[in-house]
Amino acid sequence: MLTREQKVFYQENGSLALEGILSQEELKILHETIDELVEKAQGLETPNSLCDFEPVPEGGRKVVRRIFHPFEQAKCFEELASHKTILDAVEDVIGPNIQIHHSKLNMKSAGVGSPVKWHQDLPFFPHTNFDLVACLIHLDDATLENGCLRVIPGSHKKGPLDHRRDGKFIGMVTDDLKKVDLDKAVDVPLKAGGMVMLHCLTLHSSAPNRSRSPRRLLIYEYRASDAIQLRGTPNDYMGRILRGEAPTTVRLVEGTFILPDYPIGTNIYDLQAEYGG
Ligand SMILES: O=C(O)CCC(=O)C(=O)O
Repeated sequence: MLTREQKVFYQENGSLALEGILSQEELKILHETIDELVEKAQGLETPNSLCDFEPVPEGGRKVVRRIFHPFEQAKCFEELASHKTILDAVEDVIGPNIQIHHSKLNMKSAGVGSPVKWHQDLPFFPHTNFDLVACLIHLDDATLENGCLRVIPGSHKKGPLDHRRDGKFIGMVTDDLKKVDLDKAVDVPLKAGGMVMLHCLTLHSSAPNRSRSPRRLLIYEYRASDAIQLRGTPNDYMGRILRGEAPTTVRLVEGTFILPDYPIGTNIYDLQAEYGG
């Protein structure tokens, strides 16, 4: 459960870093499972349903960039999505009826891990309200050197920003970046086992990993059950209730939302690289 101060911090800043959510034993199981999945990936070509790869191999091996849908890839990831400490914190920010929206594992491997440019999450999958939160579970120590998360505190209050160039959704904020003071960006280094809670409208990014240490982030996006998706890539577990009750009503916030036009399944790295330059 979050303290009153932590809840206020999240509401004001749109993010909150929490230390020590996972134990060393829990981390060990996740690390071992990832090692197995990475080994399995060596035999796969792209596209495949397990993962994608960094553009350039290293030492004759493919480097996994992202494991898609870890929730479906191994039991330990599915179980972790319902970890009591995590769901208690999620409940404190989006209410008691909680669904999983999607999951992913960003590997950001030592030396070659790709950057992620400034974006908000919600424009990829607009919903009828803004009660979605990403929990970014740190599987390694995240530092300035290996590309820890960066956020713009308070940017969630700007509402959904435009992520299009020449009318096409490109997975990063374009003209609307001038509405934001980038000098206010804050790095969020965190030890393995910690977790960052990120409001779906908080602007965030991360630098490439030029260090010798990996920076793996396991991400679960949760939503309040009465937030209904308007556009975005579907998945088989989206909408599974992890706590509370099924929705009997839909909640709408006022506004005009851009419907992203990216082809179903396109990931953020490819969108940003292809169009963002
Ligand atoms: O891996 C990161 O540093 C950021 C991840 C992110 O923002 C995303 O995958 O949408």
